[in-house]
Amino acid sequence: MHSQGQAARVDHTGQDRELVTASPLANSCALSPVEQGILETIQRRVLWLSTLMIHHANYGRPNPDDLKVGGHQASSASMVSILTALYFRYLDAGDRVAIKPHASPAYHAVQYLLGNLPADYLTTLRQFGGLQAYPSRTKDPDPVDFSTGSVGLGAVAPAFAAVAHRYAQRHFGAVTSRRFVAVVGDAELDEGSVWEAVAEEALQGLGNVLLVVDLNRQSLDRVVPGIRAAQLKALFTAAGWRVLEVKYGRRLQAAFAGPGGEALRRRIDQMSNQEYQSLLTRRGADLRARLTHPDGQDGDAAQVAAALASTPDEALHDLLGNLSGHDLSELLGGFAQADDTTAPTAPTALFAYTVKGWGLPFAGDPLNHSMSLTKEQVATLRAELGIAPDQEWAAFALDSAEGRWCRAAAERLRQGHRGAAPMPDPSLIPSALDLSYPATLSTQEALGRVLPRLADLPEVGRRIVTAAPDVAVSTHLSNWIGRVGVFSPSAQRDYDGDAQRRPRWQPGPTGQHIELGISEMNLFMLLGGLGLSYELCGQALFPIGTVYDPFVCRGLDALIYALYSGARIIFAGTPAGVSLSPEGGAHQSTVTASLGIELPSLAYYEPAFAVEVEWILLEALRQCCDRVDGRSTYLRLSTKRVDQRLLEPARTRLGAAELRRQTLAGGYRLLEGRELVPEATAREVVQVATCGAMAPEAVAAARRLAQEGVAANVLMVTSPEALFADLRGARAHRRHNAGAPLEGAILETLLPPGERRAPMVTVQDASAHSLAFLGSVYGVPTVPLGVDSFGQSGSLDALYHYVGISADDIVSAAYLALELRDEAE
Ligand SMILES: Cc1ncc(C[n+]2csc(CCOP(=O)(O)OP(=O)(O)O)c2C)c(N)n1
Ligand SMILES: [Mg+2]
Repeated sequence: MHSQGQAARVDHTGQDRELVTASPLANSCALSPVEQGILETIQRRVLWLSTLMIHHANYGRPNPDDLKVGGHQASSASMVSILTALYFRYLDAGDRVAIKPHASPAYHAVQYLLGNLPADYLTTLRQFGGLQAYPSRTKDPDPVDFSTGSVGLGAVAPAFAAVAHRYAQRHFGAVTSRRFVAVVGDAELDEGSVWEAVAEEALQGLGNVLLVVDLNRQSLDRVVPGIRAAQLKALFTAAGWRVLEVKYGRRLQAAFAGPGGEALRRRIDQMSNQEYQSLLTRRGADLRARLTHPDGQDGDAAQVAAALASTPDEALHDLLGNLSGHDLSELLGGFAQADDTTAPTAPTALFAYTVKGWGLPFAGDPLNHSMSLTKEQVATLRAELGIAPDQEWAAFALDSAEGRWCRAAAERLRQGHRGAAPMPDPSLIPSALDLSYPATLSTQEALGRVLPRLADLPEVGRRIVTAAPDVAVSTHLSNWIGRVGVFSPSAQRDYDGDAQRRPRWQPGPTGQHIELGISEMNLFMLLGGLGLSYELCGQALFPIGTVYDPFVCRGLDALIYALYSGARIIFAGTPAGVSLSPEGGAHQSTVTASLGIELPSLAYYEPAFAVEVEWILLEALRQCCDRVDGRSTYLRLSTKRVDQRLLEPARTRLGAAELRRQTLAGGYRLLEGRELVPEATAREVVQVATCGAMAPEAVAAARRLAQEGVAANVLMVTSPEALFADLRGARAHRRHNAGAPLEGAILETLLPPGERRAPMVTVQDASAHSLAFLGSVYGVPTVPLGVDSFGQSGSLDALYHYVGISADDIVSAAYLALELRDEAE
């Protein structure tokens, strides 16, 4: 490694900072000349195949659209050395890796050479059903540990998975995972999500996490300004990470060791990224002059000139670009150092200095991100890399040294689910807990009551792990935490001794709650990591998170990432809507109901009553057990206390089992208008569809309407998402099956024949848009009520009137709906 034996270095802040300490382990991955030769041949093949894959996708196969297919030859080339060193030497069974999104072609080339990807796929990059543009756990045909694409998330997803690994190991002993590696572009570190994670206490001490930065000083549009690497390294160090680097290649190191070498090193170390990249585009005497005379100044010119004296003009460019992120031995030395067990246990960031477009004609060109080689350039590259024209797509011959090496590497890496603990049988989860609840209760309080009881579920209970971003107490997790304790990898010293502190809050390795700092990004990244623990670590975990509902949006990218990756998670957004009244506009969520409806792979419920919370949580756990068709679950809850007796007529009418079935299916009829107005004609019926905390207002409005002779049914929508899916599914079915019903099963129950022309009011403590679709089931006049402006502090009554969802508003909306129906006829 470049920094072997060197103790300290002055960084751009002028402070002595120990970047790397020499380690006896650094040479344990040392390569013999023969091994070096084999790996270099493999590396060249990875470069060739990834370049050709992109070339073929753009110019080789028919393109039905007038659109560029794309792919990133320069980004892939930047990483071929890192990937070669990782997969063909360093990585072992159980290691889980996130790949820089734009290196997807290089990754698939590696998988092909390892025998994990059939050759047919090489021509399918970015084709429907083929290799995905960016690595995808769920869609790519070869094994992908972490989906990537949204930069900055793959950078930290392995670290959160490592938290799940550590948790599962402490709780259950055996895990199938080992180390967690992220390979990221340097510009990915611009994303705040990276730094929220790096600074998070719950991620401290993860000695099996390695983040390799492909430091090519370029992003999409530009050369990354300044000497950013020094700043990034300092940030990692300050957060308790170990920082290593593989920077200068052996030729440059030799030049540094000769006469004038220190001045040359200083000159290169201290130049900005822009200057370095600009010099990379120059050659010969011009390059020498600019290197020796920065800004035309003399400075250390004599010494720099001396250091370069033995390098002829034509070799100068290669010398300047001799970075060790492309030197396999140097990289392996860096990886070995990350594993140094004598160093303090901490995650490691390894900065590998590379050239974007390495080995390609546009290497280092500031605009090379979306450049691609011409046909002629591809032909030249093929000749340079020694690939025969009829062997373009070939892997190595089985009996070649490279072929044997690839097979051995594949064998080492192959382990799959061996040793994984079985997924608990969902039939262990009962359909109800039969708890009794006080007469008035909020759904958030119900969550607080149900959770501790879930700990008793056989096999499932001990696999539940909760997490909250500093809102455990205010989202009613206290009783649960009191029951199961807070997790910490090792026992913590108790400074309060025998004082009044609740004993179970004292963190230790048996705790089942992970408390995070206030970062909703981290919450969803953690839930995502825990929610893939079965696949990645071989131990099922059932993660349940709580978050203030408006701040779901703050972690939305990570939530989407968890869902896209196929994680199974449960979370409660609570409290939601303006019903948290005095807390004011900054805490009032409106768009989250729509997110619940629209996000794929997510079931969304908004219950009103405690027993519904119980049923939904049990169903959510059952969904987590189903790794094929199961979905994650979002409960949008409230702190508003609701009279539980409002549910009794429906429970009596339907029976508990049917009420539960309808609750989980998406909704039930809470109140039958005709029970209040038996004499009402069909023209005097109106539907009031409502959700969650608005149930009391809907019932109050129905009772007032009954006094006027209007029969208002209160349709309790427990899941707007399920009802919309019911509608969508039924309509899709009807498109292909003439005469099939227009509504799905649950909608048919909610809106029985005979009432299908009745106008409708929808009311939710969320954007009015989210329930408005219900009117379209039978195309009836509909008045949607909801929260479409920012709220403010106030009493429930004042706020409901202010935003227009009070019982008064529902009554007047019902009359308007009836009027609209009359006008329409
Ligand atoms: C969240 C997000 N924002 C923007 C993009 C678009 N984008 C793709 S690559 C890229 C620059 C990546 O630079 P770097 O990580 O340094 O990778 P390199 O190609 O240089 O290896 C950007 C901005 C993205 N994929 N994700
Ligand atoms: Mg970059």
